[in-house]
Amino acid sequence: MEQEKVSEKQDFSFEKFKESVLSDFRIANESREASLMGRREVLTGKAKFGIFGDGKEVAQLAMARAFKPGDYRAGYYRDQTFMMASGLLSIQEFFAQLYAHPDAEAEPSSAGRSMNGHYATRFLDASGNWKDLTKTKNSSSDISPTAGQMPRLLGMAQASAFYRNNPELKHPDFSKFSVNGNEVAFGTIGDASTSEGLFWETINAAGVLQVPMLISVWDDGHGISVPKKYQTTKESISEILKGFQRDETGAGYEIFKVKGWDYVALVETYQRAADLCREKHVPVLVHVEEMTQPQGHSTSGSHERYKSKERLQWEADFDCIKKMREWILASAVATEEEVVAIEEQAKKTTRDQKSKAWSAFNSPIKEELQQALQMIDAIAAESTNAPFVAKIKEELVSVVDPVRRDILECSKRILRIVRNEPINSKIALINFLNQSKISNTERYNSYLYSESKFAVKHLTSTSVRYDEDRIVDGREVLRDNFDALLGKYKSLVIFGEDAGKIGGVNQGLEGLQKKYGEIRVFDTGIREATILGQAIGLALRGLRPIAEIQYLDYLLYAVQIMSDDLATLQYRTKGGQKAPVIIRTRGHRFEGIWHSGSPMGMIINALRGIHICVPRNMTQAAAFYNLLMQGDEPALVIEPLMCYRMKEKMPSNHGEYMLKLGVPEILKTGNDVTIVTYGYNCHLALEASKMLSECGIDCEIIDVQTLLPFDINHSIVDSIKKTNRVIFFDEDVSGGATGFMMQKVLEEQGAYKYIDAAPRTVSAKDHRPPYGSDGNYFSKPSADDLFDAVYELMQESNPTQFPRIY
Ligand SMILES: Cc1ncc(C[n+]2csc(CCOP(=O)(O)OP(=O)(O)O)c2C)c(N)n1
Repeated sequence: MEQEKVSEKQDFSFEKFKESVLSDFRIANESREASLMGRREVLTGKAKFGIFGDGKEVAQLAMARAFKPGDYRAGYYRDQTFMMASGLLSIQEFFAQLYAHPDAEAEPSSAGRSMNGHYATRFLDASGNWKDLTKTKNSSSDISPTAGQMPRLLGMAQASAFYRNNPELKHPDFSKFSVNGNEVAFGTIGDASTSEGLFWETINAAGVLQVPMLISVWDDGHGISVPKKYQTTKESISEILKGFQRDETGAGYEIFKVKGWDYVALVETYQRAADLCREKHVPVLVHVEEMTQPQGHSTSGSHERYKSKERLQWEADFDCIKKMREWILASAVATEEEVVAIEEQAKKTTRDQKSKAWSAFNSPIKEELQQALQMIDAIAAESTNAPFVAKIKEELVSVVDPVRRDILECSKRILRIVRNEPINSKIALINFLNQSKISNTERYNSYLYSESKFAVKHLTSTSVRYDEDRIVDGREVLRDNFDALLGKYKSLVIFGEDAGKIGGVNQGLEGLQKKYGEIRVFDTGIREATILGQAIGLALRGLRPIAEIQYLDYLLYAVQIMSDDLATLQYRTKGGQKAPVIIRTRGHRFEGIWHSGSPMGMIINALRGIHICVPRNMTQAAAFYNLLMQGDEPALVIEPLMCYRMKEKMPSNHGEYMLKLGVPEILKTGNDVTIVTYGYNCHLALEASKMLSECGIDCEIIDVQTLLPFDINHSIVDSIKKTNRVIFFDEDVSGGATGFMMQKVLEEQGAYKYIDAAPRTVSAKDHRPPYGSDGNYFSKPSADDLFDAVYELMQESNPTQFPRIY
């Protein structure tokens, strides 16, 4: 690395220096023009919303100079100049995103799915295989929640530490992800967003872990309208972070402070910061002060409402591009004429690229419009409702810059009008609508889950084998299975609170740190959101994390990042990125308000895009882990707290046996009532069914095994065809996961047709369970509650045979 620097220096003739400075100046101007023109596109209705990077250009040019192939970015919506300067975003792509161009070729960041300013590069090829990420500069995919980029930044930085320090990863299998851990994870965040807890959690964790994370704070003094006075103690993030500064007494951060309009200082600062971070794996914070926001926060509203005249004047005087221009002239890097030529050319280039982006976005829509209009004309020629058809056509023709929605809405209106007319001409328009449904499903609804050959849906069950009749505690099954997985997958790391030294609070990892080392099985701080972020960042860089959240009740701390980042990742990049994170937690009934949670409705609704496995024992849990390790998708596995000490037969083929997701298991066959349940409640259902059979009631018990996906083969309806009665049973609140299961079975599977009695749900009380056995009994549904519900159903149909009991 030293040698590289020397040779760069040797090449640094004035001409070369001038060329590179003026190249930066050109990019700054193009980026600024893109911001100005972008705003106009929104105000004239071509785009819906705009948020731009004006005022932040010069610092981003400096940061881009330090950003090397193999490096990663986790940033936010202000970073267009950085992306352009790094060669990761063309001006045309910038506008394609503004227009929501739904094609990944034209808009590689998100295929029109994210609003403008949300950047990403494509880590995967079209088949879902990893590209060689050491050869490219890489950006993880931005999300809108402020500071939401921080947790994954931590993981991406930690991956470098693993690749450098774990000899087992220095293997051709991992050569696409790292060159000796030399990669820096660059983060960016606005000054106001440093108020978020995620910022502080990440900063602390990266300091503890000493990972190559270089975080820049773009400080323009405001978060929309709210000034620093209300955001940051002492109004300075670098000032209050001083305690993190590394010194002779301990490891910590290197903290830099630099002005956002000072090109020379910025270039020097980023060079030093990145060198230190890359070579020594020291986390670095660069506080870039005195940035501006020439057009205000976004296209929603103007900053004149909240900035004083003096502030606005200062922002005009200290505009970073203006200051860069002054420096170029003052230090005779270029003449006024040269600078003006660059500025003029930047305007022209940006305008041309913008037009190209618009035409690429708009041409296929125009073609569809022409097709539709011809079909509409044909209908008008045949229809007795011709004047009405013509009127709708006129409306469609008069729409300025129509989108597909306009074409489809008008087509549907016309087809409704001619619904009773047996005219041939309408067939073409119906076919057009149906074809459009297919292509728009691909455009807008694909990739919630993986569509690669590694997708979980392609994996099937393989049998568990028992070579001996050994009965053990459930947690031993898990432990031996994790042992096998750690042996099988060198990329697997398992971590969480108490997961390392003591092997987990329930001993599912007992002895594994000792066997595989702290680099594979390790403890973390108490920081659920960044445990998740760590996992996302590691998975984005080719590692296979199993992140442990100690109890299901504390998943709430991580749900935001799971929901906003992990669950949307494949979708918001249209298959351009993946993070196959496995989250391991334990939950459902145990003791008290915060150790008995089963908020499954919240989970399945917040986490579409993540598979949700709800095993009833540890063999089943292990089978899910084994399967998930072979797939390329994120999943949450909730181990039932009550089952760690429950006895299970010890399997022999650890790490091998698998359970296909979305395939329910019939635990007991029966003819009278179908009970649909999962997790620990399966055991209660079996207990209740014994009591029920003593009363002559024969239950069929179905363990759905996974909530997402849910019964992919629609098998539950077959049971209901036989029993004609169904009860959905779990320990979530009323209308939670039971409501979800009911919708799936009655509506999606059409089971309502086979039901003779009102379908029922048996769930927990709407408050959380109080501590103690009685608290549990009176809050969580028990075998008694299930017995009563089933018995009532039977009583309704035959009161003589099933008289009232209590
Ligand atoms: C969690 C969350 N809260 C609120 C918002 C709405 N919001 C978007 S940007 C923003 C201000 C951010 O200011 P700052 O971090 O200083 O960045 P800047 O826009 O100034 O670059 C707010 C409040 C959001 N996107 N996410």
